[in-house]
Amino acid sequence: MKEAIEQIFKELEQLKASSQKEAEEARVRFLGKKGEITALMEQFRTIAPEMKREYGQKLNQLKKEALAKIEELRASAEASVQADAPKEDLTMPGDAMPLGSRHPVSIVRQEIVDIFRKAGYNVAEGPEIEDDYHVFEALNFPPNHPAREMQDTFFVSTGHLNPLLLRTHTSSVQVRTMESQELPIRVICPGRVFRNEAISARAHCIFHQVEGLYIDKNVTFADLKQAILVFAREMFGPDTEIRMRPSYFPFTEPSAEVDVSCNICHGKGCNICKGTGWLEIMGCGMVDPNVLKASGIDPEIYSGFAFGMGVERIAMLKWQVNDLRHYFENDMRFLGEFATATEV
Ligand code: 2NM
Repeated sequence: MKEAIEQIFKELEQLKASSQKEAEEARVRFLGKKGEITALMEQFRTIAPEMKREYGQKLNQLKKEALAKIEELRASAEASVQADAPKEDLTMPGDAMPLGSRHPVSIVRQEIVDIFRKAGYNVAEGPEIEDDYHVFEALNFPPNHPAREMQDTFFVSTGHLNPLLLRTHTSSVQVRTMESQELPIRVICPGRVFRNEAISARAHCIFHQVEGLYIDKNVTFADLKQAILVFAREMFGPDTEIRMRPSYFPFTEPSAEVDVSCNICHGKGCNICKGTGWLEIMGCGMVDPNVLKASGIDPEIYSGFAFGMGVERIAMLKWQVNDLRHYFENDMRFLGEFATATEV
């Protein structure tokens, strides 16, 4: 028995386990129901009483040591399992943050403004709630002009001489510029405008305009035509041609409607230009002498041109969008189509 005890002491000393499973196997081998130490404990009951004291101590010590050793092996196997566990993969891409993009109307508005800023125009802004004077009176609209009716304009207050209303064009900003700034004037006025219209594929009660105004001595229609040709080529490409058709606006005389050559079919005729080869992009004209006079500018000394365009319309031509309502519905599938190429 003595030898058996010594033998187990030696084996315990050299015992190794490379996994928890091996540590458990060692426990079963020495301390399990049929284990080697368990067997010695049972044998101990049968030995001569005078030897019990000596062997009792030895066996207790052996059992203690075996328990300690096996626990040590189990703990170190557990630690090495944790150390070998796959770590978080730091090369994995992070969670994508859904990024917004600029609204197509905002992109095109900025593009238009940038083209004119390069040509020396300043940007001017003004109130969306305006008075009758700055929207109609100062712009040579006669008192009974249809635009002044409830069906066409949203009124904020009525019943007095100069009612408040939502501006129907940004020309009111240009009136304020003419009233307050030194000559010559070169301004570009981007902004939101409001018209009491039924919503359709081509019309909306809220839309965006960019209007321009240039006043100096000796400004002619030829200057207007050149300014618009340069704009059209910057906006729609260097091969773009323009044509002007006579038109009428209360604030300009003479007035014209501007078309650009269709950049889809290059004049051959397609369904975008309805077979004409031309697309309407803006209205323009020489500022009416009455408009200059109303803002304190002498039409005998100064002359000027003005133009105005709808931003949604330009954006529809640029991206071949066939329904204006897309711009107001905030459908993410539509808004996500407009790449960042033109963004600042
Ligand atoms: C247009 C067409 C033609 C215009 C005129 C003026 C002002 F204030 F100078 F009289 N601003 N904008 C104008 C002229 C606007 O939009 C279709």
